[in-house]
Amino acid sequence: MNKSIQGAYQLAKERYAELGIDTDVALEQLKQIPISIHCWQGDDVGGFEVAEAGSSGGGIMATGNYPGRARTPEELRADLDEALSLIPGTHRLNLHACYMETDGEFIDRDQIKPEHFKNWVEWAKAKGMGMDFNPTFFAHSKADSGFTLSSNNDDIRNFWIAHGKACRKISEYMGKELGTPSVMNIWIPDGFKDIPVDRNGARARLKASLDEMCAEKVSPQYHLDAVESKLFGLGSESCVVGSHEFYMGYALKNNLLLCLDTGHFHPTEVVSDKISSVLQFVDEILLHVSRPVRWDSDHVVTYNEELLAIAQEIIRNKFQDRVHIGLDFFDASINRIAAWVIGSRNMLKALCAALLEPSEQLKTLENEGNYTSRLAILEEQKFLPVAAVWDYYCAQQNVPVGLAWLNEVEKYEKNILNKRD
Ligand code: RNT
Ligand code: ZN
Repeated sequence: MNKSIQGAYQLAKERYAELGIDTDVALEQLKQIPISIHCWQGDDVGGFEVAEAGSSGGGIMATGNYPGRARTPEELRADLDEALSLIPGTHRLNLHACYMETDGEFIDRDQIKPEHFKNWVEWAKAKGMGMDFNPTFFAHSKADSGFTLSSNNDDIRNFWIAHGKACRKISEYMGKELGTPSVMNIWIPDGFKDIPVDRNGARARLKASLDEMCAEKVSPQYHLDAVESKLFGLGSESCVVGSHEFYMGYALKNNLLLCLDTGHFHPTEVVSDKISSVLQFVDEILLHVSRPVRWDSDHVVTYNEELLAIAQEIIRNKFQDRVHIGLDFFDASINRIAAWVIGSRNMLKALCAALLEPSEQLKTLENEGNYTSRLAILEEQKFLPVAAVWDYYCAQQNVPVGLAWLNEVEKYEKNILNKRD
C-alpha cells in the first residue's frame, strides 16, 4: 500500500483513538454492510424483455441520453463488473423482473420463471453476492391505464397478481441459490392524475390483491416481501393508491418489510427520522436511498447531511441487521457507471463516518442534558480525518483511492461504451 495513505491512516487512527474509537474495528464493521446495488441505473430502467421492452414509462422516467447505455444482459453485467471493481466491499445486486432473459422468446410477466434469471444468479454466485428482486409493475401495456394491483378491471388486476406470485417464486429461488434472503420490493405506479372520488375503492382492491399475491408463506430464510409507498408520481399527482399510511398499515398487519424511499415524502420530511419510529413496530425495513430534488427525481446520491443522518441512525442503534440498504436512482445524463460508483461510494462513506462517531459518549451527554458538549462534539467530528480512513479502506479493499476511479471509468468509456451505438 502507498506510504502516504498508510501514514495518513496512522495519524487518523491516533486522532480517533483519543475519542475512544478504534478505526480498525470500524472498518471491519463497514466491510460487513452490503449495499444492494440497483441494476436499473445501468440502462435507464429499460430491461431486456422481448416485445414489451421500451421506455421506463408508467410513473417513472430516466432523463438524459448519455452514450453507452447497456443494451444486453451481457453488457449490463460487464458494466456492473466495472462499477463493482471501483466500490469497496462485497455487495448485492438488486434486479427488476424486466431484466429477465428469455432467449429471444416473448414471455409475459405472469409467466416468468426462475430459469429466466439463471444467468444473473450464476453471475452473483460467482462473486459471492446476494440478490434482491422486484416485480415490474410498470412499462407494460397492462399498466397503461395507470393502475395495476388496484385496477378495477379484473383481467388486469389478476394479471398483476399472477406477476407478483411468479416473482415471489423467483425471489425464493434467488435466496435459495445464493444462501441469503432476497428482499422482494413491491412498488406499483397506481394513482390518479386528477382528483378521484373513490380512493377507498382503489385501496381496498390493492389490499385484496396484495393479500392474494402474498398468501403463500415463503421461508424468510430465502425471501422477504417489502412494500414501498410514494407521495406522488408522474400521472399520480392527485392520489397515490399505495400511500405511506397504506403500506405502513399493511406492513404492520402482515409483518412485512416497509420500504422507505428517501425521495417519496414531503420535501421537509426526512427518512432518517422515520427509521427509529417504524423499527419500534416492524422487524426490518428496506431503504431506497435516492436524492430528491424538489420532487421524486431520483438523482445520484451525494454525500449530504441527510445521507449521513441515515447512516448515523443505522449505526448508532446497531440496526445493521434490521435495515436493508438499497440504492434507487437513475441518471441518464452522466456516465452511468460513474453514477453507480459515486452513489455507492457515498453511501459507504456515510456509513464509514457514522462508524467513526463516539456515539456512546454522545448518548451519555444527551442523557445528562449536556447539549453544549453534544453539539460541540458533533460539529468537531465533521472535520476529523475521515477521508484518511476511507482512503485506507479503499486501498485495503483493492479499489482505487480518491478520484483514481474516474480514470478507470474514462478508460472504460473510451474502450467499451463509446463503441456501442
Ligand atoms: C419508483 C420507486 C421504485 C422504482 C424502482 C425502479 O418511484 O422508487 O422503487 O424506482 O422500482
Ligand atoms: Zn424506490
